[in-house]
Amino acid sequence: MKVGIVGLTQSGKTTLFRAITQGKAPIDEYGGKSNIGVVAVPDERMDWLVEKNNPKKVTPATIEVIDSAAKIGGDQKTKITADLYRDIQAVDALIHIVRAFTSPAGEPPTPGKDARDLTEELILADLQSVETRLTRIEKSLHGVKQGATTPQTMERDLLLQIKDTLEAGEFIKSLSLTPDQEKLVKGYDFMSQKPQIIVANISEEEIGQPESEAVKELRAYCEESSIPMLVLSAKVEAEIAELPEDEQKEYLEAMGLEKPARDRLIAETYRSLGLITFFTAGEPEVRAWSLRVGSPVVDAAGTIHSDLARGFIRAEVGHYDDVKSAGGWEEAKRAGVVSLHMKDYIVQDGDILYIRFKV
Ligand SMILES: Nc1nc2c(ncn2[C@@H]2O[C@H](COP(=O)(O)OP(=O)(O)OP(=O)(O)O)[C@@H](O)[C@H]2O)c(=O)[nH]1
Ligand SMILES: [Mg+2]
Repeated sequence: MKVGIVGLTQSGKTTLFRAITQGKAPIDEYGGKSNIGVVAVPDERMDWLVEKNNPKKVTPATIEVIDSAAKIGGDQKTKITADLYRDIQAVDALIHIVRAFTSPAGEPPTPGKDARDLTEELILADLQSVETRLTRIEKSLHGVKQGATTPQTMERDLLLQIKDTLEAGEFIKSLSLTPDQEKLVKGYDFMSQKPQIIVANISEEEIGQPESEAVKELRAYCEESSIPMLVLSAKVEAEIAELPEDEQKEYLEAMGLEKPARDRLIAETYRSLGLITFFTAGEPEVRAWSLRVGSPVVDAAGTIHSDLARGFIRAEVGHYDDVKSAGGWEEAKRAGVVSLHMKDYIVQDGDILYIRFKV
């Protein structure tokens, strides 16, 4: 799973990237290069599984995060399109960061406007790619009889419909599409149609204070657009991320924070992507895996290894909560809370799986 950080220039993208990845990406560089990092999805359930299995290896679920190098707004006045598309078009979701602190140059924040501006850029970028495709299709239609219906004319009609929708500032998901059309739309990878989380980037002084007018304005925008919003100070979070673990706790307490916002942000991203976690646990390895909500167990098996899907026989499934209350896997089996399932069983968040297979 990939997540792209987007935002107007100087909104705190790279600072947030550092906070999330606990890495050391340089800030204030205009090198035009994106940062890419892999982050572990925090999951407290892993602790018990590790304690119980004493494995040789522990592998958490991960998300790939990309800090886009696109410069949008500010003095640059560069438009999003080319840059942003190249860097982050293939992401599954966007973390959209908005400046809610006074800029180093003394400019007061205008987060509601900034969020709308960026959204508009995303839509414009999508419109541009719709137009490019339309031009290409029109060309291929030369010689096709007027009024004839071909896959190309069907795609053209769909693109025209999408164009109207985007121009009206609406979401493509408001269109009712056939499964074939949905597939086409998915292939277009529209930026404005990706699941999104908005981060209000506040100054360190505002932590624990009542919400500023600026943040309230952004909240109103998020509510009317049904986008989840988180409030944090990227700068403080990045400072926390750089400390050794034992000092992190002290620092958090001193700042009046309970947990790093990074945990909340990753959890929220996971939710917006519609992901759940299942586990495999044994002596060689305890591992957490991500899976789309609503997936059958044969897909979970395939996530682990294609052989497990191909040669799938049955899955032994016990939910983490039940296995933990029973005191362990064998105990859970005796208590009757581990069951055997066929391919089509829908995996639940927290399921522990043992796949029986033969290839
Ligand atoms: N006060 C305050 N300043 C911040 C915060 N987050 C970022 N900044 C400052 O804002 C400036 C821009 O931060 P960056 O993280 O480089 O922003 P960016 O969006 O990556 O910028 P570009 O990549 O140049 O578009 C830096 O001077 C940061 O120190 C914050 O939470 N509080
Ligand atoms: Mg940056």
